[in-house]
Amino acid sequence: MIGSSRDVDFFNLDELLRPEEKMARDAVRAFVSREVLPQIEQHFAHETFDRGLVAQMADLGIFGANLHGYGCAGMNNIAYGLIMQELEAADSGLRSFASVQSALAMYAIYSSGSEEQKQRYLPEMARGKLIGCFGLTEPDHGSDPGGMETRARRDGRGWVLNGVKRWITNGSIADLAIVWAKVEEGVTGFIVERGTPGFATSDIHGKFSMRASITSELVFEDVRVDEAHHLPNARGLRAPLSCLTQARYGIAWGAIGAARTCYLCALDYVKSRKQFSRPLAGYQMVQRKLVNMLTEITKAQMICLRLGQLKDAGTMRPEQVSFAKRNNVNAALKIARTARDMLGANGIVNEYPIIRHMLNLETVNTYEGTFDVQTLILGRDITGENAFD
Ligand code: TGC
Ligand code: FAD
Repeated sequence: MIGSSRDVDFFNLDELLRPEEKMARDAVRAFVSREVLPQIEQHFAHETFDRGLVAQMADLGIFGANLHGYGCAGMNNIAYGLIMQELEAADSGLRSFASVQSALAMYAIYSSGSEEQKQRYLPEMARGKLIGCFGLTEPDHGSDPGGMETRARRDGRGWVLNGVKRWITNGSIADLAIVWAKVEEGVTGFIVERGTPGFATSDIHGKFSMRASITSELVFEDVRVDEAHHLPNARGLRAPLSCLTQARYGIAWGAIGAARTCYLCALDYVKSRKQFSRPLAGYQMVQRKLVNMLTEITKAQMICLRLGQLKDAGTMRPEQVSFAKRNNVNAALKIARTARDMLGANGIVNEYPIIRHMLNLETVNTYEGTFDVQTLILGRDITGENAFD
């Protein structure tokens, strides 16, 4: 399958990887080639997510791969990033499934949960037996989660939740939702299990992007949860935002995979497609496009490799993750659009993966903090001036 088993490695970055990192990458690449690529266009066409992949991803140690203990694989962050890259080389929706499970739902419990909650949920989530989703965005609060209207009030020894979360990946297939709500003291988080009275989900249809991924609305009407379902260490907006840092890290790597697939597909195409007297690859304008694509992929790879080193060293800053997410996703989107153009009419059909990646990347550019929101995060960091309000 196009782009699945070939690398783009102009600067021999492979030499900088440890054997275990390459092993993790190669195992996921083989899985994707074997199990995902033959089916993905059908799932995209029919707006379905292939749940049969979950157990296989769990067997590969993908869920919570960079978390330690609780049945998680305890891989380093470069191995984790390479896994995200290989998943997204197939489809951004597949990487999204793994990101939400690992970096958002599992990480929320890992970082803000009690020991009992970690023991209860994380091993089952690592095994793919429990699926999680992460409800931060609301119909009227996307870039500005601090404005959320979902409320939790104390009721005896428990809590009552009311509110709506929208655009929630995995929402209707999740066994548990991490839900962020305002209480008197500020923002905090809850684990709401499927089937809890008053908790309902419905799917958002008609998407032209992320069609092989489930996106839902979550409604909470007087949902009662006990203290055992409250994340005790989630105090303030910092708690969900620290989960976003984990997910943005994986997205920065994932975007390289989508870009690589588009680039390799366009490269193959222009070598064989003849117009006028010779292959398209022989024309200067076509070559310039390819060189620009290769350059952006290579820069994105270098950013991620360094980011992974910083994360493993424990010195990575959220703003560095914003830099990587903003740059890499935007570069991938431009590469996908250019590749689409280079295939001419063939660029719009699902015989080739480019149009699917291009449409998916529109979402990736928006979720987890839009391109402009990342710009404002970086602008605030370098100037000390807050331009959000
Ligand atoms: P602000 O004052 O900036 O921050 C509040 C507190 O949080 C801390 N903080 C962070 N901590 C860790 N990681 C980060 N990335 C952090 N960003 C901020 C900050 O230090 C502060 O701590 P403290 O202790 O001083 O209180 O809050 P603000 O209201 O001004 O926030 C602005 C902004 C824009 C940075 C933030 O709200 C933002 O990032 N907005 C974008 C929203 C977003 O990305 N939503 C994503 C929803 S999840 C999703 O899309 C999943 S997609 C599926 C998939 O991943 O595949
Ligand atoms: P808005 O915030 O309304 O932004 C609209 C436009 O205004 C954007 O261009 C933005 O950059 C710009 N803008 C906003 N504020 C400013 C400003 N201050 N200055 C200049 N420009 C500004 N959320 C979850 O919580 N969990 C999930 O699992 C999840 N999965 C998703 C899956 C999909 C397929 C999609 C599409 C979204 C998902 N989201 C999820 C929601 C996602 O995080 C939000 O869509 C995103 O944060 C942007 O919010 P918004 O759509 O409300 O756009």
